[in-house]
Amino acid sequence: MKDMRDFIAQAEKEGELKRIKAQVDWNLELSHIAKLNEEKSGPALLFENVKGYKTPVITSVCTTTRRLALIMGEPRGSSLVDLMRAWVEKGKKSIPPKWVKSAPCKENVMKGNKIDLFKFPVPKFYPKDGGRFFGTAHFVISKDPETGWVNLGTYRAQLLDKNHLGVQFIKGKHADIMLKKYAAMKKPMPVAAVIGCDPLLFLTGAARISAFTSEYDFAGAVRGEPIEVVKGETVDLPIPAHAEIVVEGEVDASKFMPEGPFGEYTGYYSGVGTDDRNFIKVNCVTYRNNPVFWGTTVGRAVTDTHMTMALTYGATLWQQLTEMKIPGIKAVYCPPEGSGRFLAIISMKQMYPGHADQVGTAAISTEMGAYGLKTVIVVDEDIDPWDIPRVLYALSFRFQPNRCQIIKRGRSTPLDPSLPIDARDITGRIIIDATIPYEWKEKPIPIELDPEMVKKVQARWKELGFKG
Ligand SMILES: Cc1cc2nc3c(=O)[nH]c(=O)nc-3n(C[C@H](O)[C@H](O)[C@H](O)COP(=O)(O)O)c2cc1C
Ligand SMILES: [Mn+2]
Repeated sequence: MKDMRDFIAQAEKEGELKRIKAQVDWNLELSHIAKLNEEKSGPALLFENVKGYKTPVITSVCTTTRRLALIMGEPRGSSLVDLMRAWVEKGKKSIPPKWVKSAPCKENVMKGNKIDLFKFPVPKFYPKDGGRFFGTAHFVISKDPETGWVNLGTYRAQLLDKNHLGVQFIKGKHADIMLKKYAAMKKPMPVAAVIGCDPLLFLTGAARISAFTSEYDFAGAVRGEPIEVVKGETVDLPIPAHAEIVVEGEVDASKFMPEGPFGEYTGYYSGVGTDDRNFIKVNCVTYRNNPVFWGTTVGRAVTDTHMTMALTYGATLWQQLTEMKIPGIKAVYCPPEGSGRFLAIISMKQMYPGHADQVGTAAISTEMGAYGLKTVIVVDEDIDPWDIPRVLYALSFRFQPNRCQIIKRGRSTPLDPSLPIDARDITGRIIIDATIPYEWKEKPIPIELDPEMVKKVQARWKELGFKG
């Protein structure tokens, strides 16, 4: 799969895409149709008739495990955890992108006073949003001015006027780290925002791939072949050759404009009463003939963005734990209900005293975990972390409050609605050890039925008056 058009063709073939031919308004109507459809785990939607526009809008691309499997090229019956496992396995390799000279994303070029971002059918998602959001299922490309490391990161982008997009690089995110370096050099940071492309690239933009690693190399590894890139028109950055819409520009760290609020994946608005944000001053827009505009509804769980994050954040946590080479980790699950980021459940085979504590503290020390992860539940290997009834069993019969650990201070996210709006820099964390302690000489004796008696009883089942 090279681009959004390949996804559309394949999804349509597999009954995973619906074309909406009736006219819909970009102003709330489109997003509300998409959200209600996603709440029913419906198909990807291609809105072909957006009022006032010729350009179609696609939504709900990542809403179901089946479509995430389609994007990753995995068997369609895969579970979320199967996909996370494949992500970790394939991501052990690194395949850098391949440069090409000419590319479809350059079919049309807008520069200077010809630039008008209102030419695209940008949706307004929620009633209290600060405006229309150009970048949701998108990513921003930037380059480290010292090392040349190329980063892809999904940071929401609000349409401020015909050539400005507000951006929210949360502190410590890779684009923020890079922007601070440009600021020290008193230079603006060149960026490119990509709207519509191979959906895998968006997944990697949303994933918390470790610092100094390019998401392009990772996406290439998952695809098993290099991602084709072409040089930007006005920025020295690699751009996906088959992108639908590319917005090139620069971010000046010292300049701000009002941005937000935005209905976030926590189910609450963020950017309410907080500072102004940096913005992209747009210098060039390139797009394919008949481009497809891509958006995701974000908002309350569980829909498109939550499935995206459950896969990408969860897989990143698993990947980073794997890189720490801790033995015994069986599976990691970050439920979509927590957007794949606030709560993690890890199953493990204990091999020595303190092993479960090591796994819990390691999880909150990974780059992924050291951000907004608040609760880690560690369970024994006989419990699948996605099997929530079994996790509740462990929390009831193996967990002991005296063995849980509370960490008082750690990096937080300004999006966490459990903290006061003006005090979201620092969060607490809890590690819940729901395992049976390894060092116990005497362990609780599990009840097993007597196998001989089971056989005997089963042989008499009908005689006893049971049907099935
Ligand atoms: C739809 C969507 C919107 C997001 N919006 C933002 C945002 O506005 N700011 C931000 O810092 N992270 C946002 N994220 C999370 C980042 O994409 C994620 O943390 C990613 O790791 C950032 O890339 P980086 O690790 O290269 O910095 C969003 C994720 C998704 C899926
Ligand atoms: Mn990154």
